[in-house]
Amino acid sequence: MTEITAPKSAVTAEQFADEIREQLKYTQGVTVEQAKPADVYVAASAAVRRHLVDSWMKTQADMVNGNTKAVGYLSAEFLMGKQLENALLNAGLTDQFNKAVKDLGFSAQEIIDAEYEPGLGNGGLGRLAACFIDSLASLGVPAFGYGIQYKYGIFKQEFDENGKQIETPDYWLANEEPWGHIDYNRDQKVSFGGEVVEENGKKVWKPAWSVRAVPVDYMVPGYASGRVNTLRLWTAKSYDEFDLLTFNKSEYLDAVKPQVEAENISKILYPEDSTPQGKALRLEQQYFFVSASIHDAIRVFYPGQDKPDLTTFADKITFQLNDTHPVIGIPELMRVLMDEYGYDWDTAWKITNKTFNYTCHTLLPEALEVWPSKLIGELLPRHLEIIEKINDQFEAELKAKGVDDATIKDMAIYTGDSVRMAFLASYGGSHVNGVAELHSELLKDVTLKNFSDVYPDKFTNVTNGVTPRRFIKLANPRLSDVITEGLGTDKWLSDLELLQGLVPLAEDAEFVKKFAAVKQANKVDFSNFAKRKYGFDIDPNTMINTMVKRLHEYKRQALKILSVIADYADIKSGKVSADDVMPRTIVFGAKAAPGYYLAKQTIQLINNVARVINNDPDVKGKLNVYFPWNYNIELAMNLIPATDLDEQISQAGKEASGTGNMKFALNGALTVGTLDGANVEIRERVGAENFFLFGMTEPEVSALYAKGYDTKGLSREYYEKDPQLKAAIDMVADGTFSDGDKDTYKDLVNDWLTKDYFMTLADFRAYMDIQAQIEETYRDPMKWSRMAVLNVANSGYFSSDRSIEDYLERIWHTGPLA
Ligand code: 475
Repeated sequence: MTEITAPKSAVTAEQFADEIREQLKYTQGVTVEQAKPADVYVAASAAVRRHLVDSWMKTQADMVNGNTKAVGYLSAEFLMGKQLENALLNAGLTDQFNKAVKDLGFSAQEIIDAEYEPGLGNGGLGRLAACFIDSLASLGVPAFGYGIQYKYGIFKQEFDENGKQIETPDYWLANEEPWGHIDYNRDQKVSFGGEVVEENGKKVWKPAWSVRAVPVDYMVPGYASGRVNTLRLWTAKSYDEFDLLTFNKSEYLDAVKPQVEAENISKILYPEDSTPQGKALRLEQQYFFVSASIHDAIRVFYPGQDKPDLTTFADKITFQLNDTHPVIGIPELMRVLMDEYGYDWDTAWKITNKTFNYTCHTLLPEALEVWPSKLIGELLPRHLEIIEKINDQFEAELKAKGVDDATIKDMAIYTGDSVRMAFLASYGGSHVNGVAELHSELLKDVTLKNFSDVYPDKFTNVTNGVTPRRFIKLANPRLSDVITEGLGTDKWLSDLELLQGLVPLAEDAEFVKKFAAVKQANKVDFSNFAKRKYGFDIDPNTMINTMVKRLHEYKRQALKILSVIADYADIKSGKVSADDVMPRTIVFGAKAAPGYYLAKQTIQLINNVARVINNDPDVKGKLNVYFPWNYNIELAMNLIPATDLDEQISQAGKEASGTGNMKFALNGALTVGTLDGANVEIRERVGAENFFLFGMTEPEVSALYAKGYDTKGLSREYYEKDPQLKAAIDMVADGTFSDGDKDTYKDLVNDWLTKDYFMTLADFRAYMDIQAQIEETYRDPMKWSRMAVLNVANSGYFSSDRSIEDYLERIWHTGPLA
């Protein structure tokens, strides 16, 4: 007997169909006969939203009236993915929906497909925020996600006829968006510029201009918790009506200028991932959402109080700073407490320090935000004063602790010229965490070493996780059924460590075959999806080998494509007979930041390798490369369940965690990877024998830098000594992938041979060797599948529910609502 604990609403399919009809008629004014899938999508979304409203309101009331501290997750990005399917699952309405829309004459899939995916994030950091708010709600912890409702999300990626990335705007709000509710009556005023004056011995900020921050609320339904939290995304509106006088002179653009400028603040998501962008607009965005959120929290937790006792603020809500983007919240809360509510500095500092915690997501020093003081002074003059004073206090504290002057200087939050946001966050909050064990160790030993020396107790680790609801249950229903059957219960969806129960089944040939059949069926599905969406002809009987993530030199897509080229060159030169090749389909997905030149060259190279190889009869059916454009959550949900082999092959010591690797392991893919980020912990858990490890370790990387790898051009030696590597690079240089043009990739090739900062060439041999071992293993399908079962069974730790439990215990010190 299989125990089923998934939520199930008492509503019947007939009732749900009626609710959809009502929405269609009374809100949208269309009959069922007239309705298009997009109409039914809007109606069904509104209907499921209604089923969540009571829990939503009760959760808010319990949060405000109870004594459980809430979590405010401050994040410039929430990469949510489509909402309908997830809302149906958590409302227990999936079956009713499927039947209801069928009865209305539609397929469930076409309704789900009608939703436009919001792209309000760049990559890992934004997706993590989405997984975390899902888990907070599923654990019943009162929480707000606070961010920005960008009008334009991450750019849409296309490829031109030369294989180059083209970015086009993603206006995701072009059609009706049924999930967000704009609440004009809960707005906040956010001010900028101007000057600070003294009045009666008090500092008073006289800003020059203000924008209206209006919240757009999204429900965040928990799975099987009965709780629904709120994602509150702010949109910027102008206070100034347009200037009629100017407008009458038909100078329309001038007339609407102030309005346009104000609304620009929430217009676009910056498409950079891990590179700083010193743009005034970006600082405006950061201050905009953080200031609105802090004031919103005061409004929510001290309702109707003119003189609230904010000494209890840190008992009402704890703010998690998702990287440095919201760190301006620290001086903002200081300002609010002192200037708006009259608290003295020390009291304000205590409250602020207790309220904030900081998560760092990077190891690249250039990705830690540093703002020019001049810019902060112009935009937020009062905040700059407060930052200077925080820095003075900090220096005094360090002196008192006996820290030497040189170190104090190295640690400065405010250097005169600039403000270091990671340092401000490390000093201004109670805890600092990295996102995987190795990452947290490197933060303590390298990136934030001085801070960890002085404040060792602040530092902790919380290893990332992913939500099993979206990334197993919704993405991979077949595997979900096999797991439930294998475990005799579906409880694993809210307690993922139960997957451990599958370990013995790895020895059960029947189970392993069933598991393999799921993978095969998913591959067929993906092949059909790729045909429909991209026109690709993917052979589901080949190994599906996937590398999806942002395009970055440190992630080393170059290593992967060079290995593909090397294999191709071996076949072309006759060194290897095509008959001996184990058939493989390599799938890439990656966006490059629009200004990141080498990343864009790499995209172009991959596309052209794909073009040449896929059209070469010599390797037909043996080696194929596909690069579906515009990688997003939807593509991830189709591709991950179909993948046999995942790649996380970053240079050791560069990838903070990675979360794709977790999704793949949980869907029964094996990983080839370096000892980096969360790979280390995945390998520990699934067993070294079930993980394809290769490459230098972090200390080996450091040692090679010390020898002058990147400064003395040592990469060239690897090129000279390894004929396979040489053949691959020569093929790129000689125009094989650019119709004979030798210039197309010359900067890329030149970088490899003279600098190669991320040591692609140094790790090439080890990578080729591990790939040979992978092929051998894959030729034994039972062995491979057994290893894959063990990956699933031992990856339960990587649920974002577990991450959130770690945050609750180590950082937030709160828990579920009673
Ligand atoms: C890490 N994004 C992954 C993931 O912890 C890690 C940076 C600047 C501006 C906008 N976005 C960013 C990131 O830095 C980011 O996504 N970092 C990633 O965070 C979650 O798993 O290793 O690279």
